[in-house]
Amino acid sequence: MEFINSIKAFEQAKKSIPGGVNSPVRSFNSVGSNPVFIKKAFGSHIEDIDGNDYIDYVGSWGPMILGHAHPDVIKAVQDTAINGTSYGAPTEIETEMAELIKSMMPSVEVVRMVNSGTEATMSALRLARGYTGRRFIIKFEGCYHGHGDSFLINAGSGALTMGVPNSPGVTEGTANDTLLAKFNDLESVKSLFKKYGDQIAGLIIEPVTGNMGVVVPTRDFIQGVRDVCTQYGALLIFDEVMTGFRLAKGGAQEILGITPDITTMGKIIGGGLPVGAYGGKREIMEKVAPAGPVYQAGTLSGNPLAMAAGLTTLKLLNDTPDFYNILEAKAEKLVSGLQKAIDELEFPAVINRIGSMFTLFFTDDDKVESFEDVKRCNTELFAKFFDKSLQAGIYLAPSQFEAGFMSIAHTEADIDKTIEASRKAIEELKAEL
Ligand code: KE4
Repeated sequence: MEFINSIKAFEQAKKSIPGGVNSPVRSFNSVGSNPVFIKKAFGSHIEDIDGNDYIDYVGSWGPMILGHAHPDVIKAVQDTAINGTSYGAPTEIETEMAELIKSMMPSVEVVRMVNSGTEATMSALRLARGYTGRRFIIKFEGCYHGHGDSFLINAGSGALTMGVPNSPGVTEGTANDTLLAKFNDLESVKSLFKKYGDQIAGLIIEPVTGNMGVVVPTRDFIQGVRDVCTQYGALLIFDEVMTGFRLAKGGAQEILGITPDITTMGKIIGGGLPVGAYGGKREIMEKVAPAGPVYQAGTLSGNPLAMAAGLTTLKLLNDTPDFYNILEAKAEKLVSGLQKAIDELEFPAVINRIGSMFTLFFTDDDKVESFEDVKRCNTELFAKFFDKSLQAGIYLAPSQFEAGFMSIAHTEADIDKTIEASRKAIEELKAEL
C-alpha cells in the first residue's frame, strides 16, 4: 500500500493543527506510524486519500454501529438540514430522543443532551457534587472519561492519597478532589470509602472498560461497587459513552444487571454527529438547571441535525429484530477465528470480548482482568501487528489500549479476510520473536 498523500496531508496539517490532528489518538503516535487521512466511508469500509480501502474496526471509536453512511441516517440529516441546522430553541425531536433513551435504558428517568462524552461526564460530576453537597469523586486507574480536569489524574503517592495531575494545566486543587481506585479490586474501593466515605459525592466507572482495552468486571466487583455507593450515599455514575446502546439496547447496565444513579452517554446516540447525554433518577436530574440549581448549558445541545442522526440510529437499533444477537455473532466469529490462530501458532496474546467490543492484548499472561495486567502488554508487538494489519487493509484502533468495534455492516467476507490477514501477521510476528 502507498501512503504518499496521507504523509503529505499530515505534514500540511501539522502546520495549523496541534500534532496535525483534532484528537491525539488519531495521530498514530502510539503505533509510531503516519496516520492515514480518510476520504470517504460506507458500511464496514473506509477509504483513505491514497485510494486504499480498509475494513474498519474503529467505527469512529464506537458510533458507527450501523456502519458508515447508513442511508436512513444520511437521509434524516439531509431532510433536517434543509429546514436549518440549529435554532438554539427547543424542538420536539429532542423530546422524542429523550423518550426513546428512557425507553431503552430504564434507569434513566430524565436526560439532558450535551455535545460530547466529555461534557456528559463533566456535568455528571458537577451534578453528583451538587446533589450530595460532597467533595470527592472516585475514578479508576485506566478508565477514561474524556478530558475534563477531574479525570486527568494519576494515583497519588499512597493508595489512599488524593490524585495528582497527569496533564499540565490541571491544578493540584482539582486533582486532590479525585480519588483513584483499581478496576476489579473491590478492596481498593472499600478502603477509600472507609477513609473518606461521607465526603464522597460519587464514583464514576466504565462498567465494561474500553479505554484500557476491553476488561470485563467480575460479578462481585461491580455488585460490590454498587453496594458500597449505596451504603455511603455516594452516587454511582456509569460512564456508558462507549458501552451504551453498544453492548445491548440498555448498555452494560442491562447486561450486568446493575442500576446506576447517573448514566453518561455519547457516541452511538449521535449517529456520528456530536452528541453526549447524561441522565438518571428524576430526583437527581431535577437538580439540573433550569429545573434546579446545578448549572449546565450548551449552544448546540440537542441540535436538530445531531438529534436526527442519533434518533434514526437508536430507532434502528431498537426496532431491528435480533439486532444485538446478530451483531454479537459477527464479533464471536471474528474473535474465535483470531483465537484459533493464536492457539495454533502458540502466540503470546489474550483476547477479551463482550458483545461487539473486543481487544487483542499482546501479553505473556493468560488473562487480562486489571489495569496492572494491561500495563504488562507488549505495545511494540501491538504496533507491529497494527502495521501489518493496516498494510493488509484492516483498520484497527492505533493503540493497544482501545477497543475494537464490530458493526452490523461487517460481512462474512470482511470477517474471513480479517482472520486470514491477522493469522498471516501473527505468523510473521512469531517468526520475529
Ligand atoms: P468524547 O468527549 O471524546 O466524545 O467522549 C469522552 C469519553 C468518555 N467516556 C468514555 C468511556 C469514552 O470512551 C470517551 C471517549 N473515547 C475515546 C476512545 N477511547 C474517543 C477517541 C478520542 O479521544 O479521539
